[in-house]
Amino acid sequence: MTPKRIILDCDPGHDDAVAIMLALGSPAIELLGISTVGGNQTLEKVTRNAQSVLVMCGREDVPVYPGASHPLVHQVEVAPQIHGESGLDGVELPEPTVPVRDKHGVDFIIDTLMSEPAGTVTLVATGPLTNVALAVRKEPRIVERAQQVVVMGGAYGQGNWTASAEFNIWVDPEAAKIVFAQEWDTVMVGLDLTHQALVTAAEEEKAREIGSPLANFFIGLMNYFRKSYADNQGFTDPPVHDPCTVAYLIDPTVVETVAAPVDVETQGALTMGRTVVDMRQPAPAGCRSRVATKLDRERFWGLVLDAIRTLSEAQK
Ligand code: PIR
Ligand code: CA
Repeated sequence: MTPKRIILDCDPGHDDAVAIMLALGSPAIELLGISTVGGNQTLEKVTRNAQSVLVMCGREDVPVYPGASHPLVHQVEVAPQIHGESGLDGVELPEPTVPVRDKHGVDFIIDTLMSEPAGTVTLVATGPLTNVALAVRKEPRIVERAQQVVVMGGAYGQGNWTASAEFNIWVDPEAAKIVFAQEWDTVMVGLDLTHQALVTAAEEEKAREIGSPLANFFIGLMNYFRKSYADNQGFTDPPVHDPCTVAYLIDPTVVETVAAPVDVETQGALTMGRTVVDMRQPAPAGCRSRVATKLDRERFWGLVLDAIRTLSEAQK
């Protein structure tokens, strides 16, 4: 099996950090590089966090490209009440010794998609879609070259940042609208799916058995995330959104999807940033967007813990 080659565009973020671990620890994925985007925290902070997570994973070779600091149209909005002041509170972050590359994240996305064979690179986005939208606008030919675009964002049910909107789409709705309007294959991994990816005491216990610095890092992140979600969202166990995208690419049978058109509300006073998903079936002929509906949580957590185990072994 040849691994799926991906670019991860992200805003780490506790769950983005787990997405990085899953991508690096799974033999089914080749992570070509990370681009960062302002979202959970400022661009500066989330870029630093990406670097520190790579250090923890023992993968200082993975290139990091800082992207957009601000949404296309809206004001910046960060989520310290969920992710803390650093964006990755609850753990001690190692020195970010991974070099940050001297190329903008948007150009990294474009150059990679244009130089690699068409249809061989998948774009995974787990933050606001600013970089992806800018890349589309700067080089529209990337649309036909990407294998697919897997997005953590949105919901066909209720939102988490407002009653209507999920955070990543809320932060940059115009960017999201651009991304879902392109003629490429998209998979929306929204809250409907990610709210099934709850991390419980059982997963933390399995991580504790691994006993490595990376496993302890994961536990520290999850403990902080648990408290944030208890205090702010009324959850007992927090949903670990972002790695669901990577799990889908590792094994599409872990995440059930249905074809459905997706558009983004950019006008509504109450519904700004809502993903409007037409779930009426059958989907129109030629519909190229799919929406995630159901997670096999046991297998999902199996993949994440296997990845942490693999990365931990490699560092012994
Ligand atoms: C934002 C996030 C997570 C929880 C809240 N309440 C707000 C971040 C995560 O990193 C994920 O990508 C997405 N945005 C979930 O809304
Ligand atoms: Ca994220």
